[in-house]
Amino acid sequence: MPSILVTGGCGFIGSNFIRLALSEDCSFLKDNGFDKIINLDALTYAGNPANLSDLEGDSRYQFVHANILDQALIEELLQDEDVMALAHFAAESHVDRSIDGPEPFIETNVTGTLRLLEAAKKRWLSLNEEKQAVFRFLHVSTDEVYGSLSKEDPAFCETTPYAPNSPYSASKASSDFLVRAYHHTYGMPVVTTNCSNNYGPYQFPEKLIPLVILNALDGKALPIYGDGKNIRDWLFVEDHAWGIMDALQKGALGETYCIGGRSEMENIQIVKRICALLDELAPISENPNVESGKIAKYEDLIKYVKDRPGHDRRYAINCDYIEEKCGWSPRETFDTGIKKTVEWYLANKQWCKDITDGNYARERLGNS
Ligand code: NAD
Ligand code: TDX
Repeated sequence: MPSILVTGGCGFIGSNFIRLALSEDCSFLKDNGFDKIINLDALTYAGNPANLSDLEGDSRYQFVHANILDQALIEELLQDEDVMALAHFAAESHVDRSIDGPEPFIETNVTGTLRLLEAAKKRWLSLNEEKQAVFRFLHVSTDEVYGSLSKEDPAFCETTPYAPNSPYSASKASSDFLVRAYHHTYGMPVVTTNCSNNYGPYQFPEKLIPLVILNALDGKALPIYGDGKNIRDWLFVEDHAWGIMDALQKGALGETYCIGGRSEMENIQIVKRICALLDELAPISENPNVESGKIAKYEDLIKYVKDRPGHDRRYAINCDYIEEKCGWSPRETFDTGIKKTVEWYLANKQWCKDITDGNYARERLGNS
């Protein structure tokens, strides 16, 4: 009964990946001969089991509450569950948190990836030649490892030299190098993806887009770091999930693939776009959280605040290579993706409330 192990599947991108892979219009499991997806997650502050509560009872899905640092447990799991592929999402993922405290980023992103690679190597070496040829370790990384671009620079691509600037991106760069080394040294069948900023349903509201949506609905300030002109290349999360499936199935061993949304935008443009959508979909006049007459439109909540230390100016991804080699391209434009995203947050107020109230964490710890 071959299976695929997903790490960090209770987070934002991992949960979207699992849901999509198990959805009716996706033949990923069948095409690859997997009987189930095992989701291994430590349930840190960013891991929310509610992100996948709709899969409860689905025999093709299994949750394991564990840390990627627990190599012995993972070795056993890979063997017992006949794991033939790993998709490694688990990470500490928020740049601001890495600036406040880099230690967990080194533990999970660097040491955790090393432990996972070691466990995967053991499993891979235990297989016969035929099975070794189909085994895969897919490492999910970020465009932030390439550093910062000026407005005139060409977009990042697979050959751009690494120049990480934050403790977060330095830890992800280290993990990328470990994955590369396991291929070069031991011949491990790895594929790495480096993608741009994701957005969409189930994103934890510490990141720009969900933070702005929820703050606006609560009538709170919308904090813009610095001058608001930093540029990110926005990718709808389901497009990223499709890209990972394509890279897993069609990617060359030891290769890296850049995944981006071809949607470069300044932060201030993003925030204004969200505000305009909210004006349309959740008018201030009908919002009980906004004191009547205090503001006329959501944009009035924008507040410029102190810049993030070492704030990278611009990220952009050239995704020609994965398009050419794996036949992937983004399906959503920023306009369609952001509309779906805002609508999802409006339709899932309880999910948002449980996070902002901390209920999801209390339930997880069993003391609600
Ligand atoms: P997230 O913070 O939403 O989720 C991370 C998940 O990993 C959580 O469920 C958490 O509980 C789990 N986790 C953390 N430490 C763990 C550990 N030691 N053992 C087991 N599980 C652990 O992150 P995300 O935004 O979904 O990002 C997923 C991956 O994609 C990360 O590797 C990140 O670097 C990468 N990435 C994210 C973006 C983005 O825009 N969010 C962009 C590019 C790359
Ligand atoms: O309150 C805010 N105000 C603000 O101006 C926040 C939270 C962010 N910002 C700015 C900082 C960035 O320029 O918005 C931009 C996006 O910030 P984040 O959402 O924190 O994302 P970023 O730092 O770009 O990193 C994201 O993309 C790459 C993910 O968090 C990473 O995990 C991924 O690797």
